[in-house]
Amino acid sequence: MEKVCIMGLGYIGLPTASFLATKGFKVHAVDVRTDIVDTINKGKIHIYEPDLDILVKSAVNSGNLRASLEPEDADIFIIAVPTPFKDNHVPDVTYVEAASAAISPYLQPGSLVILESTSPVGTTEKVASIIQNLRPDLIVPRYQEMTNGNGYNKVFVAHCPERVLPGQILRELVENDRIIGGIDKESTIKATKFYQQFIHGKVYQTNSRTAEMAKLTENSFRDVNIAFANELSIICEKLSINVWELIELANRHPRVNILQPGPGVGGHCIAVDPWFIVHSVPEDARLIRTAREVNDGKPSYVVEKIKEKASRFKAPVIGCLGLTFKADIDDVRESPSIKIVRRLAEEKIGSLYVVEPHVTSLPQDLNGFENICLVDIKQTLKCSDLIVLLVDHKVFADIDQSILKEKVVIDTRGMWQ
Ligand code: SAJ
Repeated sequence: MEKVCIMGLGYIGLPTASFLATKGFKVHAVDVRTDIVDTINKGKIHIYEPDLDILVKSAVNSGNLRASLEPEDADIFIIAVPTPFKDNHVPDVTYVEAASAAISPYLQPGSLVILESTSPVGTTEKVASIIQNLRPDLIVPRYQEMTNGNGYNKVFVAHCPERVLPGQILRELVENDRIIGGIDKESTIKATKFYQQFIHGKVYQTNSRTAEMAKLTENSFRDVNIAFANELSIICEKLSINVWELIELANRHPRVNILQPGPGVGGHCIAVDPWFIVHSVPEDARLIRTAREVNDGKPSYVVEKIKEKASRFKAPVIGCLGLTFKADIDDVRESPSIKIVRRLAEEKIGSLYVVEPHVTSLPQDLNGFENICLVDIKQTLKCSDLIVLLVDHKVFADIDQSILKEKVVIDTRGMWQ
């Protein structure tokens, strides 16, 4: 069985590493954080994803998964590191660059390097050129270069964007179709053979630029459609129409499928990736940019609504339900709920009782405010004048509606409509 070295043990790297290990691959998993490496080597996890704890435990117990701070020799190298953006929404691919440099000494003729991180168009070419510069003894193909056969000394480079949905990662890792774009044709073929060993979905072959753009397109499509729903929610409020009912009715049309409005778009994917397209072609990506602006503007809109309702009370106690970026996960990255709670705290809008069943302490962005405390649902329902539902966690569906009748309620997710 082949040996795989995975760079980055986050929401993509860790499930992939542990899954491959349970399928019999020898997996060497690398992260820059000692605490993460130690946790995984004990068979434990540092992030929550349904059933991931069981998978990691069995992968480590099988002896096929080992975590480390440094890469080592392997047949296949998978890069699954974050690709955030810097100020002004400029893509930051420094983690990809660092991972490419880190694996370079361990590459051998025939090695396959796969970039799974969602990346701006051209990043796979960057990976290839970093490797080529550091390893002039190896032949690294250029974009769409035609070579004769598997030349001796050649390494292969491909992009295979991850497409799994947080909360469903373990199922989607196996079932989803994959797009594989090699830097050249031979790289595409080699990467395809690797994925076909363990996924049940279909593999679609293309070049690296199209694969990069396909992933950005998928997330931008969703962002644009959520922006449509969010814009509708604002319009409906002005026209005194229940947006949830409106969407349900409009969706009865056979060719209409409107998504759900909310307090804004969070997570490390949909709130980030469309900017990579905007950055590449700023003049032309007009709709994609506007959708980002609409979704990014939604938390401020919710804050204004809360402020208006809170102004009815002398010293309002505001119960804020949910901090994660979406329901039933523990991930708070780019969470619109956190932006909303932080703004209320900064502007000193009452006492903020925050309920988040998936975290044990307040996220960093909410530390240091005297008017925020993390409390349980019971206390919040008892003490709050105003209840703001920010995340539609399943547990919040069970709240006794008769209690809510006595409160001022802002339901940003349509859970209690
Ligand atoms: N949201 C809404 N209304 C909706 C759907 C979502 O407001 O109708 C919000 C959510 O509350 C959340 C954000 O959008 O704040 C994003 O959530 P999501 O469930 O739409 O997507 P992610 O970010 O968890 O995962 C996405 C997925 N992409 C697509 O569905 C096209 C996933 O398949 C990708 O693998 C993932 O991004 C990624 O890693 O890129």
